[in-house]
Amino acid sequence: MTSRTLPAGFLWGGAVAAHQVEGAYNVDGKGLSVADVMTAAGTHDERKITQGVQPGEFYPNHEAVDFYHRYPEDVKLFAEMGFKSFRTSIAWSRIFPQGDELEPNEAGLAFYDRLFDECHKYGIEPVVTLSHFEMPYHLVTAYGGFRSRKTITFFTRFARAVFTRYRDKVKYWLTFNEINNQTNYDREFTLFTNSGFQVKPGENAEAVMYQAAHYEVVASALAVQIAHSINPDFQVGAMVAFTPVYPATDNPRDVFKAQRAMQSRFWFSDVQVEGQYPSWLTHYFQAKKYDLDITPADLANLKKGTVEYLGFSYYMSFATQANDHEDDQFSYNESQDLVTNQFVPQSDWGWQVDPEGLRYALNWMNDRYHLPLFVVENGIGAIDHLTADHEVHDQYRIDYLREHIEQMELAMTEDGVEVMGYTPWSAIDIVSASTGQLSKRYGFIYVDRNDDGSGSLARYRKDSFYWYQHVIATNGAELNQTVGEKDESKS
Ligand code: P53
Repeated sequence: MTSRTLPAGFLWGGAVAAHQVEGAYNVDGKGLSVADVMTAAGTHDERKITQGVQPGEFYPNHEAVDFYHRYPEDVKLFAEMGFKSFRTSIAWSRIFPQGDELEPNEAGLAFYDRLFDECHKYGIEPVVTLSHFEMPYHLVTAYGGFRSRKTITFFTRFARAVFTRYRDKVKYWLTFNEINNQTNYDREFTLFTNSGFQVKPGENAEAVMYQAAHYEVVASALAVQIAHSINPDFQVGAMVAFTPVYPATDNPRDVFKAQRAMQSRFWFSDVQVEGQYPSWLTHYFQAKKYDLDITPADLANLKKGTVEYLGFSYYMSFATQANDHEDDQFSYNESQDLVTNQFVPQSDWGWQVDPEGLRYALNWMNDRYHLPLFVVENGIGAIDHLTADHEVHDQYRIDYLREHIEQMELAMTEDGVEVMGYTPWSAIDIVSASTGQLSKRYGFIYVDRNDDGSGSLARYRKDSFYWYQHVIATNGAELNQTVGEKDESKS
């Protein structure tokens, strides 16, 4: 595996999100965000969402891994790995602590100046998500998050403030992280983190999700337009969780069910890329009698605010099967309609590990969208063991990443797909989004912090750190360099 040549300038790097690393949740004027009212859960249960911050509860994002104070040390380690890019988000509630102020918080803006300057010191290009599961909590309590059309205005005001401030420091932007996670509208976590609301008793969760997501795609399209009025060189992308949904069998009903699942998961990027709703979905709204607030002005704005590239996360694949009683309308309910794929193994958290699915994903999006693609997340959550010598022999992580990079390189060199870069999840250990655990580790850099918040916060390079350093140094040509004591494979 030495012959594949990737383009010069390929954006190798790593990714995190503000709320999962920064901590300092109430420092320098930061307001509470949705991430600040979620407790920690165990491996197989959901995080609790509390009414504000409650005494006696533990909120792991409040301190996270203290990147807010330790970023110079961490960015230096990223540079040592050879990062060309670093994906993070701007915590919305640092800039607009309540969300509905008219003027931004200077101390919050100043923090990201320092962070982006630190990146540029090492030639690292920031890739910045505007909204990564961290809406100001006041927008939740006062407006119901994206239930309200007003939140479009709050979001675009935030976007304008940061586009203006970082006009010459950030070139690559993403609007909403994994905007399509809320396809699984039965999960409290997805609606709360994507859209800032919870479903009320008696409400049709699917209908409310579609309304909120409509406001988000409009907000995204407006942000694209604002971005280009501020700096025509900005590259603004959409971001979806690319979890492909395969048919469980070759039964045509299963195949159609899988197609409907893919339509349901990817109408978000269809709208963000094409600038219009797919026809199946407008028919679906009518059939379901979903009377949504979608105005002619919205539709015009969607057309004017299409994205220039598509970022996506890739962790796993799904499979689905038609129900015997499925009506003609074929709907997809992600909390009920998935089945286990017997051909792929699962991680300790039950995620179906499928490297070839990444090549499929890249080809699928290339065929559908005809835009440059950016792998902005890919990785495996695993229990790591820190040795007495402060080493972590994470061969399972190296194996996961190597197999996925191989498939990405095949898509690029054999299939002709244009990929801008690869920023695996995660650059450094983070607080897991879905479980709040520190022990579901993703990083190249180990952080001494435990699920209960104990630990020194010291940083240690894992074996995968040295392995990835060599991958970047060879521009992806050498993926088999082994490191350290190695081969304590857990996978
Ligand atoms: P955690 C679901 C499916 C795919 C990706 O996830 C997901 C989720 C939400 O849990 O989230 C993304 O930490 C997300 C990151 C997150 C990462 O994947 O739940 O963009 O914020 O940490 C991994 O194991």
